[in-house]
Amino acid sequence: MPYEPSVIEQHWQGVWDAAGVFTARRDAAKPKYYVLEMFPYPSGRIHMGHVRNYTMGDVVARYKAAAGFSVLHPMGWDAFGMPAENAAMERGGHPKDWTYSNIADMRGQMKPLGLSIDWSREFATCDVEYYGQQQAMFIDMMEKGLVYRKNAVVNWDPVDMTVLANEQVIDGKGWRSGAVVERRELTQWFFRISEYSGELLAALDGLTDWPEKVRLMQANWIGKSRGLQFAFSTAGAPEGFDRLEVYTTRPDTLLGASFAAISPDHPLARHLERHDEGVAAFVAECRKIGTSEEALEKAEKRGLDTGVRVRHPFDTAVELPVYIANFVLMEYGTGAIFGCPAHDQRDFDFATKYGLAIPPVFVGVDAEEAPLAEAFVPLKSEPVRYIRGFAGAEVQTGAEAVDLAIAFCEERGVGRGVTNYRLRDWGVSRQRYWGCPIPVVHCEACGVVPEAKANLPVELPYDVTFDIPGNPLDRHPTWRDCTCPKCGAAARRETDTMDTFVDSSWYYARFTSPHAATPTDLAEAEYWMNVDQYIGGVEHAILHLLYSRFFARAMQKTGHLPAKAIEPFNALFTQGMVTHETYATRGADGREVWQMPEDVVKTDAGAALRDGTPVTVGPIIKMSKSKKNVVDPMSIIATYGADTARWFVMSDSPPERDVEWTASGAEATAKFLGRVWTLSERVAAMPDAAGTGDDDLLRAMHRATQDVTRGIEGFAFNKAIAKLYEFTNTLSKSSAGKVAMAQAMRTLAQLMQPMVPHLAEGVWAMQGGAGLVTQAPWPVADPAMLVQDSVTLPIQINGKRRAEITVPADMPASEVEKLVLAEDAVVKFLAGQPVKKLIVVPGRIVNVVI
Ligand code: ANZ
Ligand code: ZN
Repeated sequence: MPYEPSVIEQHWQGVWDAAGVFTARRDAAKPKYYVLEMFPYPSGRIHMGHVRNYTMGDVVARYKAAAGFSVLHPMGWDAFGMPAENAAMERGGHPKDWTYSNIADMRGQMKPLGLSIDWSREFATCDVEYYGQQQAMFIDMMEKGLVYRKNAVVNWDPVDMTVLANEQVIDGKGWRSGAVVERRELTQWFFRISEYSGELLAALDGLTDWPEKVRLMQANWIGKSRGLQFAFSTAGAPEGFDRLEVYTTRPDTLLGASFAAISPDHPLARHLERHDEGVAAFVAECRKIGTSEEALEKAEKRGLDTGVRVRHPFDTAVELPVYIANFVLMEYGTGAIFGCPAHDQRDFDFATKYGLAIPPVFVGVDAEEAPLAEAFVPLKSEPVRYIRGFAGAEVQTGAEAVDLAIAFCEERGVGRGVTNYRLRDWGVSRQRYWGCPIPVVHCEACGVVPEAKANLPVELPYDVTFDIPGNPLDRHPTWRDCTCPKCGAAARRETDTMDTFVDSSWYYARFTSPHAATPTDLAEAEYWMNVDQYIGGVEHAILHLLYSRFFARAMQKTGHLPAKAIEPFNALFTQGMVTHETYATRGADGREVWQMPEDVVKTDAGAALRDGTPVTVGPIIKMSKSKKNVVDPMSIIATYGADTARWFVMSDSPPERDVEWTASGAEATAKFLGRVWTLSERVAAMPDAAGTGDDDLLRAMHRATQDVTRGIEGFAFNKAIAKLYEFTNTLSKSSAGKVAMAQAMRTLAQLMQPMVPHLAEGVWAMQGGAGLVTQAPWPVADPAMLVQDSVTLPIQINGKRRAEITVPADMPASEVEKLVLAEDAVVKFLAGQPVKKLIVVPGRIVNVVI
């Protein structure tokens, strides 16, 4: 029977399903292993990136199960979010229907991959069963002071009259209307993640099984800095503003200050705005920049002199102007700064624009003071010569000077050293329909009241319309009406829904008890947590992982996770992408027209479409719809089978690197798997007769067992696969007898099982393996069989050959010495005389002198 993947794959998937092989079971007798791949957004179609990601997790899950662990390997859907609403707005239909039909499609595409997933634990974050529990946690978090409301700026589209997410703002304009986006203040819900800044940073040190680069990205995002906070006294300021608090990380540059600046949202600016039309106009202009840091970074730096002055803390005769500046953020430090143009490029540009002085504080060690063409910003670790320094030596590093400046200022009562974090509290309010409703109620008498737990879940209404922009919950006729859980009066529901990052911040915990009537079942969480191996894209290295780490802490505080889960992901692996060549033809206007790989044929001259139109072969880049360089996993499965797709994405590159998909590579993989099948058939048909070289074959088998095991354990799947090619070659060339051949073939099936489970089951069955290879214990390499080759060394005693000894070729000389002295013939000859000298010449001879 030829290798027919479509037949055997369906067959074995049916067998696994019927036997419930992948159902995760709490088993006190076994160690547990929880492997999780970042769950997908249900866009509707799986792509090669998914295949690679989920195959990697599957290799680990199948290997660990075989190695004796009780494995949890679940799958779900990150199902709330904008695309569903966009689809509804653009094509009609309902976000819920769109989402669930996509989930059904994607599940249907994923199942043929033969992943060892416990589908009984599947859920989508838009299941009311899931988000109802999220609402319960939200209320618990409110109780513990982890949630609060405050005014915050949002991106406002003045044409569509709607709030926009940062990703809906493109070059400062609304994605649909094209209108310039403005900043607006709204009362919003926040999670107090900043309370954990220090802890989230410090705990990174313990995450030794995370990629260094991810830990670094998290550390930078948390952004710890040490600086000085102090107050200027003001002159000419309105009442109540006689001090202006500023935060600086460079207090050593205080004598180079030439201005102070406040944020347009600073209370002083707010005050002036009300009394001064010029200020009001300027502040209004500033608000027209979106809320993202990126938008602020790009905007031209502008300021307005308020007329207020501040006195220099070291010399009150010196007065500095106070500007309102568009680059000062209210959310960082104190929302006010002093500017030192000589050593900060932004301040330099600002001073140049407004004709302010640029006095340098330090120069290069061997340089003299001279006018600057740009800010002089050496590394803090570099020594410089201070000409306007005030603390410490003349020549010192910036870091030393900063420390000394803080001490100097503290001694004189000018401010105090403070630690600041860049990490802001997490704004979770979204003015969107397709998200988890925030479970609170607005009551005229009681104010903002959490919904009673008994009234949960607050379910999204289905009857909503998307024909006009904005949040349909706001204009729903009845959903908003409710009764206050505290006083029973008529009240209004909150219409904000939660950021979808909330949904993905605790799904890993829910998988441990996906149908519990509480967010988690603590006994289950205690057994299954933590995730032993988390696998996903590096694009989630910052926010998703940081939010999840915060949530694990919040869930502990609210009693939904045990203490052991404070860091939920023991090990993290970030996989590379699947890439492909790009193909383009020339359009009538001379522009590139991207072509799908399936429409391109390679010719001797290069490449062409089927009708002969020449095609230019472009760079190998990440598969993406926009460049059309995508290969549909479903068509690969239809042509070659899932095992080919699985094997190929694991084979050519280390998993952390990109892998290039090529048609020829896929074909070669399919051929190889076919060869394994044919070989297995040949072995099964062998007569029960002895052969030659049984021992060599079994040695190769044990070596392959050791190498493949090491490859999988070390996430070097490509190396494991290279060893499997090698072992298959050895097998096909072997002239060993039936028994040894069948044994080696069964081991090959076991070792291939994590990567190509269907083929492996087929081979296992053909070779008379007991039960399913998927459930067979992982083979163990026998150390005795790993010994490479042996050598026979003559033993000379006082120059005459008296005996010989056979030892492994790679045995260290010290070990050989011991064996020589224990050798019967040697012991007899020595007859108790002491040995003066013993020299082992490795691989050659042993000399004994008595
Ligand atoms: C004076 C100074 C001199 C500064 C100099 C820098 C260089 P990091 O290191 O990222 O924490 N700053 C403080 N609060 C700000 C705000 N709300 N909006 C915009 N900028 C603000 O940044 C700290 C530095 O950023 C502070 O140190 C302050 O400028 C500025 F040669 O103070 B510095
Ligand atoms: Zn009330």
